[in-house]
Order: sequence, then structure tokens, then C-alpha cells
Amino acid sequence: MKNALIIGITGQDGSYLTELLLKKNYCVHGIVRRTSSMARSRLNHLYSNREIYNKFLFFHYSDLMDHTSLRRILLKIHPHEVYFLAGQSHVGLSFSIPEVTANEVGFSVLSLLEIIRDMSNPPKFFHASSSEIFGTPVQSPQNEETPYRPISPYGVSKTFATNMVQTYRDSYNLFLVNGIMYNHESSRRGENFVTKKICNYAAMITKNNSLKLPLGNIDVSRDWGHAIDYVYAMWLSLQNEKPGDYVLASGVSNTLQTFLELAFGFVGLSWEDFYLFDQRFVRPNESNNLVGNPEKAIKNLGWKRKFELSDIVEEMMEFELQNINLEK
Ligand code: G4F
Repeated sequence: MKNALIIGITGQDGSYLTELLLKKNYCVHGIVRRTSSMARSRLNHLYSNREIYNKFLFFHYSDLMDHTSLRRILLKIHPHEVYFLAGQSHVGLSFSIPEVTANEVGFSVLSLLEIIRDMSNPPKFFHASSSEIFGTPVQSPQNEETPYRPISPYGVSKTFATNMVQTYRDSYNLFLVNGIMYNHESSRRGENFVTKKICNYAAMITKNNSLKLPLGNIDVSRDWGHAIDYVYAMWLSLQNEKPGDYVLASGVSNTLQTFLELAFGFVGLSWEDFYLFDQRFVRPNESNNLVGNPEKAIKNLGWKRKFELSDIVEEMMEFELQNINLEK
């Protein structure tokens, strides 16, 4: 049986990856942080299952900044595969808390690489990099060769970590992978990301049409996919013969206005009637024209996506509507 360690197990991607690896008969270990609330809602169905929790799924307390305990856990479990999906992941917020972002997103990857370098039988390592490393890209769509031009503290931190992964791979002959991930959504998306926020408001507005949806810059486009497809690519990338970097994207660019139309259209409403410009959500600098070319992942890994944008909106809207009705 293979052992995997997921750093960032409680997040959207961590929860889907846990389900995938359990289905593939892995023993899954996850790092959890101590917080005052035990809310791990995305994993509750597994945590509360006696046939799974503490048999095939284990949680270990640690923190990205506690390198001693991370080292201890890695040495104890000796995983075959490590997935790094953790850290402050909000681009806008990274302008307010740049040091936390740099430590969690950038420096902690270096610390993990150092731990892995010292291990006998070092595990394979997947780093969830981001399209934010391209910032204001010199070409569209972007591929693995596109120069990095990050424009946010988050993008700069991801660039640092991405370059470190490449440097350690080349210098120490380790199996290290960068997945250069474009936006990937689902009903499990965190609440302060724009797709979740839009779907949540569209559902609430069906119950209270005096509500307004406050948004920042809506003249942007993104390459949106489904998180389930992206965690599958993560796993595939560690099964390949050789390590490398892979752009994980849908290859399709859509405007935020298209997303608004699809979400509000799902409940028969016009987004223009509820949209409110709110300066608080405008970022000091904004990436745009981020659209990826996933050809290498398709060709080398045999990656196939199952979900289109319309499927994603449908799933997210159905989830939000169900929640609203449950609350009621
Ligand atoms: O949903 P977002 O916050 O995602 P963003 O910034 O593209 O980052 C996400 O995708 C990256 C991969 O490309 C990841 F690396 C990163 O961790 C994260 O998962 O914002 C999308 C767009 C932005 O242009 C933002 O300015 O929506 C715009 N926007 C407009 N109003 C808003 C809002 N974003 C948020 N979160 N909230 C708003 O009210």
C-alpha cells in the first residue's frame, strides 16, 4: 500500500485529492493545524467514517512554520508521495499580508525541499504552483516556457517556490513536480473567491431580492476548470516516468461577466440588477489574460478533463440553492 502525505488536506483540493487517493488504495496522511474550531467540513464525511479514519486516513498536527514537526512527521510516515497544496492562497489578500504569504507560499516549500533532500528514499513531491507566476504574461495562452512576470506578493512567492522546485530537481536528482495551476473551482471553493461569492449571492438573492452583490474589478478574464480534474492531474504527474512542470488549465478564457451571466441565469435573474461596484475588492495590481495551454499535460500524462464551465456553474449553483433551503 502506498503512503501519501497531503499538506493542505482540509482545503478544496486536499479534500478531493484525499477521496481520489483513498479510491486508489493509498493510505492518506494529512497535516492539520490547531485552531479553536474543529471545522473541517470538507472532510467530515471521511473523518466520521470509522472504516476510514485512523485506518486509511490519518491527521497529524503541524504548521507550515514548524519545520521540526514537519520533519518528524515526514520521517515517521516516510510517504511515497507528498502533495503541497497549503498556504495563504488569496491573491488580493496577499497585498495586505505579504509576509505571511511569502513565508507560507514561498519559504515553507524550500524548507520541505530541504527535509526531502535529507531523506533516504526521498518521496516524490508535487508543488501546487499557480498561473499567478505569469502575472502580466508576454504571451497567451501561456505554456511551461512562458517567462514568469508575477505582479502580486502571492505571485512572487509562488515564483520563488516554483524556481526552488526546479533548482532542487536539477541539482539533487529528486522527483519534484510543479503543477502550474489555473483557477479551479467547485462547490467546495473557499467563500472569498469570486466564483463562490457570486453563486452564494445569486442563491441568496432568490430569497431576498433587495440584496446587492459587491464586487471589485469585473473587467477581467480567467481560465476556470473544476478542482476534481486538477487533483487528478496532480496524481498523474507523480505517476509519470520523469518529473517536470505542467500547465494545468482548461485552455479557455472567460470573462467574469460571463460567469455572472451563467450563475444568475441559472436562477432566471439578470446580474446587472444586483451588481454593486465596491472599491474594497479592487486589488492594487491585477493579473489579466491568464489562459493556459495544457498540451504537455494532455500529451505526457494522458490528462483528460471532464468538466466544462457550464457544469461547474451548475454544480456550484445547485449546492448553494440546497444550502439556502437547508438554512431556511
Ligand atoms: O476568485 P479570485 O479571488 O481568484 P484569483 O485571484 O484568480 O486566484 C485564484 O486562482 C489562482 C490561479 O490562477 C490561484 F493561484 C489562487 O490561489 C486563487 O485560487 O479572483 C478572480 C478575479 C480577480 O481578477 C479579482 O480581482 O475576480 C476579481 N474579483 C472581482 N471582484 C474578485 C472580486 N475576486 C474576489 N475574490 N472577490 C471579489 O469581490
